[in-house]
Amino acid sequence: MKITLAAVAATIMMIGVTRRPGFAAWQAPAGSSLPVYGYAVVHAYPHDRDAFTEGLFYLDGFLYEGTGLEGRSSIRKAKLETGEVVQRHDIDAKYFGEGIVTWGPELFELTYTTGIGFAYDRQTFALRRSFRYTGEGWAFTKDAHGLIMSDGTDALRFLDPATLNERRPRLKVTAEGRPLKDINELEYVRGEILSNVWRTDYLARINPDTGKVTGWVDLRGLLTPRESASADVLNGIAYDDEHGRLFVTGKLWPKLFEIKLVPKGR
Ligand SMILES: [Ca+2]
Repeated sequence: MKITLAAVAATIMMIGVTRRPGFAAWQAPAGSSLPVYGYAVVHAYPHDRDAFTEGLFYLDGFLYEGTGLEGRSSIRKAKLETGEVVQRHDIDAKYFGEGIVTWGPELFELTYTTGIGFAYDRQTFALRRSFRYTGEGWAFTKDAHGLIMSDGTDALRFLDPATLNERRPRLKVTAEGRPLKDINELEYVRGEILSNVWRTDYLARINPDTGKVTGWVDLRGLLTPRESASADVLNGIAYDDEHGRLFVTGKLWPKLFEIKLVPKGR
């Protein structure tokens, strides 16, 4: 089982509730006023179970995925329906690939601890330029104004896609006043940011103006226990804005799911 007690405990610690691990307790934490959403699976698609998913976005019928681990990192373009990888670029084995995002003709990729990012031609995956940043690189998404990056802390960075410099102050993310750390894969969805929280089966819904978490999405149970046995954590959110389709997957997961969020109450 990869839905571990440790992950549950981390989630409970994250929201500052002193309880013994327990799902029922988490769903109605003492003093919490944040709504919890569940999900309905609309469709399950194949996903490369060797893909250690660190970045994911949807564009024009394809999923673009950035994968991690030294020696196994790549950027890929895959067909949604079949999971077939139709284009792939492996990165140097010294880099651990992280989040990806596209802006204009470019596809940007972060690396975990090496402080370097890469900009590729999205059509050909040819390297166009590289850029530097401080700290760690975790995930990327974008809004109408530029790129949004997570770095493993409770802060989100906002980058100018032309210069890759930070274009506004970092945003501290809080859940009921407490810092939300380990913000991982991101997706900007119609005015809010959905974020994986590392080592949990929950998404945080983040208000991009205030940094406040407005709710949680409980994604436990997407994989069967058998599928979970060979999978790593939930990570990877993509959104098809044209058709309103939300996709989620995880590291080494055999499936990618289209889901709809369902209110569960508080
Ligand atoms: Ca994403």
